[in-house]
Order: sequence, then structure tokens, then C-alpha cells
Amino acid sequence: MNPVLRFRPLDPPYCGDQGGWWPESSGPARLAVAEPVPLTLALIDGMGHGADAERSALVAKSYIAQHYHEPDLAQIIIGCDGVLKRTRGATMIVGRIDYQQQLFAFAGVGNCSAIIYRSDRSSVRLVSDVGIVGVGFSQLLVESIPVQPGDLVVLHTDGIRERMHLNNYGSVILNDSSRLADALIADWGKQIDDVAVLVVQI
Ligand SMILES: [Mn+2]
Repeated sequence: MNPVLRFRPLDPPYCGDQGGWWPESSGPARLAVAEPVPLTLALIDGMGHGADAERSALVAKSYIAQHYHEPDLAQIIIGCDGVLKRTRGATMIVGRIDYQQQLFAFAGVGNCSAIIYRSDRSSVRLVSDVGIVGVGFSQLLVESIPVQPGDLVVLHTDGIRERMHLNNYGSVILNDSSRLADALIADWGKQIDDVAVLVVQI
């Protein structure tokens, strides 16, 4: 299914949370191919909020857009660390869905989170490493977990409350990524920070 990315900026028009997926071609064109290519996802939270936070997040997003082919997700974040040195820095998650291997690989630094929510309603929360990209981090682990068609990958910034869970949503919303992303922001978004959610159903 196509990824859905939703934002709720604290200081419009600026949004310190940014994200995307690559390759950007999506929908029937991407899914019609016999073996869909891996999809690289990113969610970035520029430190603070407002124009400077947005600038940091966009610098990272642009780096990822140019380097999403890199096989090692840790190298993508290390590359972002280099280009973010002159900015406030950012926290981020970079993930990759490998449809052929049925794996989700994940690397994160700081307070962005990822949850895999399965069709049997079990969930796995993936933990980011400590630090700020552009300022410093001590370790960077790439974790890889099995996924199946129907599973949801949900990435969110710390504008979403940490205790967020999907157990109370019915199957209609869980199978409609746009409605789910809107509901997560409405139900779990903080009023004191930018909020961003990226939802992909595998
Ligand atoms: Mn934030």
C-alpha cells in the first residue's frame, strides 16, 4: 500500500518535522511490478520548532533523498550527521521495507519511534539509539525484524505521546492508512510540539 505522511505543525507554515519515502513513485506503478523494490522511509524531527527546526529537517531529508539507495541504513544517518553539523541537529528514523525478504530494517537516533502493528494485534516498538544527529551519538544499531503483508509500520516523532497504541482502533481504520494517521494525530498528538506520523501497510 502507499505510505501516508501527516503533519501538524506547531508554528505554521514552518514544520520542524519532515519525512518521506523513496523511491517516490508509488501506487499501482510500484506495486504492479512482480517484485516490488525496497521502500526506504524516513521521519525527521529538527531540534526545537519553527523555521530553524524546519531548516535542519529539510537538510536531512534532502540528504536522504539523494542517498536512499545506500544498503546500510546506519551510513545514511552518519551522512546526515555530516550535513547537519552547521544546523541545530535533528533526531530521525530511517527504515526500509524489503518486500522480497519480508523484513523491516530500522535505525534511529533520538526520540522518534517506530511501531510494527500486526494483523493479530500484537505490536513491536523499535527503540532508537540515544543522541542527536549533527551533534553526536554513541552507537548506531540497525535492527531488522520480519514483517508480513497486512502489517502496519508506523513511524512517529515525539510530538505523539509515548504511550500511543493502536489497540482501540477498529479494522476499518487500521486498513485505511490515511484515516489512521489522522486519528493518531488527533488522539495522541501533543499541543506543544510539531507532530508527524508516517503509516505504511505492507
Ligand atoms: Mn519533536
